[in-house]
Amino acid sequence: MLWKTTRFEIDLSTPKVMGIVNVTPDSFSDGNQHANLKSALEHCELLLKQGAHILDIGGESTRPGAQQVSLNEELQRVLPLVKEAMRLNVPLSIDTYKPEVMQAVLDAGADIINDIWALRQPGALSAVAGSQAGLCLMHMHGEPETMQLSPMQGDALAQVRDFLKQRLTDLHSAGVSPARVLLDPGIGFGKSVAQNFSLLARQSELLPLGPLLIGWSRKSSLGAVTGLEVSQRLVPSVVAAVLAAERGASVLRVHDVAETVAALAVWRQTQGG
Ligand code: 7PJ
Repeated sequence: MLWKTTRFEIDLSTPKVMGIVNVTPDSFSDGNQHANLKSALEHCELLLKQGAHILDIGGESTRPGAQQVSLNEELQRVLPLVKEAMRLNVPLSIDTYKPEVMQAVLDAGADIINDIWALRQPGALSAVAGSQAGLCLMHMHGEPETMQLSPMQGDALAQVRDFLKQRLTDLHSAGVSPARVLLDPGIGFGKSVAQNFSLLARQSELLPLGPLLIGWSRKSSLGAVTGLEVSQRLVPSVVAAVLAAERGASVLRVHDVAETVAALAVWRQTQGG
């Protein structure tokens, strides 16, 4: 199975690791734009050295309760890095839901649009439909500012499956080939701890829809069952990534690339033998 993106056809026959590159003030910023760009690029290079197959660049924190950033601010954070990182010659994914950001990074040649809103913001679907970019469509219940205040009720898996199925139909109507699309149940986005873990336990039920991208890295559900702070969630994150791979995930979105790559190397020895 190949994932068709702008410059690359990504082989999904073994799980791929997507390294997270956050370009937010609390990550690289020291007020100096040049220094920020340089350290963000160095972080990209480090993740690649550690074995990342894809980089996911994001300029707005979408953690529960986080504030939105303006379009201009997001563009200033993301676009210079995307332009520089193009020459690293690896698939570049941009984590954004704003159609103007999508258009700007696609003009710069970006390979993948990763949208927590699954292209539901006005103008987003038309911004990507005519491109060749790979797409990740994520399920989210509610909105980032408020989603943990009223988590979804009932069978999370059935609702996630129905939502993703409907988005695939919508994208098909817009002329987007399914070969460009990965689907994501959206761990942590408006779901209870129990719902997140049931999405992991029953993850394989989503596989008939298409290849999956899964992000458990450092998420609060891992803290809820371990009592560990976000800075201490390396082991739970790596375990969750391996469990997601075991249940058929194609792409794992992680902060801790070296450790995830090592864990997957062990897991892979149990596959196809
Ligand atoms: C996800 C994401 C995820 C996809 C974030 C965080 C919050 N994109 N962007 N899937 N999470 N596709 O990393 O904790 O789970 S931002």
